[in-house]
Amino acid sequence: MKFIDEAKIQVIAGDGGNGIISFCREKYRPFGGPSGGDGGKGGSIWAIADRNVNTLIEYSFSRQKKAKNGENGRSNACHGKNAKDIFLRMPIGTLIINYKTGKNIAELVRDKQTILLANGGKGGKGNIHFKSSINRVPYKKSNGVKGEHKELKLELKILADVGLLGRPNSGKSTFISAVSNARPKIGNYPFTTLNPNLGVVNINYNNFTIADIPGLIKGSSYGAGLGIQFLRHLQRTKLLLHIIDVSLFKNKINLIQEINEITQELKNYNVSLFKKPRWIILNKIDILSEKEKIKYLENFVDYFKSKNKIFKISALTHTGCSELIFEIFNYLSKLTS
Ligand SMILES: Nc1nc2c(ncn2[C@@H]2O[C@H](COP(=O)(O)OP(=O)(O)OP(=O)(O)O)[C@@H](O)[C@H]2O)c(=O)[nH]1
Ligand SMILES: [Mg+2]
Repeated sequence: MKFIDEAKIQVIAGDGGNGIISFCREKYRPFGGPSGGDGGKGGSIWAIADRNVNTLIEYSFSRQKKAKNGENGRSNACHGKNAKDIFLRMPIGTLIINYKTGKNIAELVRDKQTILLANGGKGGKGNIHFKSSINRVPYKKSNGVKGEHKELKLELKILADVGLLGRPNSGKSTFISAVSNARPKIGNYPFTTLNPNLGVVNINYNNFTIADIPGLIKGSSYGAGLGIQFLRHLQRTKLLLHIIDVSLFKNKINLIQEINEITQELKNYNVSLFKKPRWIILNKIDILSEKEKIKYLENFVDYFKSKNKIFKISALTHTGCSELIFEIFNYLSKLTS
């Protein structure tokens, strides 16, 4: 299914039904009095967070959501029927914004959380309410109130504790599938991942979530490759893992420069993302011989270790993965305690 993380929608709540004017006309009850009932309430529109929904695709096809109007009142003092409310299912992590003012209305952060988007109009009053000692035959009623009408922007930012970033083909998806329940597509070519994936890691009867996003390259912030729009899904993470393919050392690629280039793309996108704690994960160490590890990795590790934590892993053979997961778990636990 296509992944959509932005949508613009219109929500139109139902109008309240009108109250009516009617009089009791029963045999043996002369002057039976007014009997016009009240109108029913118009349907409201709600957002409800649903952990089984992963994208906003539903809202890119059908952009207008309209609830029914309440029924008008009836004679014999009968209340008109209230219209049904509509519940729009949205992924956890959806930000709901007023399109015109740009102000945030709400953020869906937990399953089944509900937010009122547009309130249905109240029903009007029937003439039964306008009877008084001086007016026993009221020809008066009130109309239902109009339902609310809003234009909204929906923005999905995946909620994850940890975000993966790195060049295409560095092994991000292999890593998330090694340590979590996510099973994304893995391929020996760049840009295998086209949409973000979310994985849950279970550890010590607890869990945390990891987001895998499409690869970054130099110039992504100017639209190269798949661009940087996916970086929004890392904005709410607490820790970033920058995955590096160490086999590139063999091709004499300057990985320090590579890392700095990718980091620059983060900075171009958003300074707060750039300032997030970022650990360096040297992946594919199974490809290097012991000699090569010493030759290529030692200086490299010295260069970065003052600023970032560094780990050596193989996502393919799982070497070093459980140690890394344990460190992440400890790190996240300290943040919350
Ligand atoms: N030898 C070895 N190969 C690996 C390792 N991790 C990943 N690979 C291989 O590297 C290739 C790319 O892996 P992916 O996990 O798809 O890389 P990615 O970073 O998700 O790539 P994009 O989605 O294109 O950004 C695949 O052929 C993997 O099998 C590793 O630890 N060792
Ligand atoms: Mg991938």
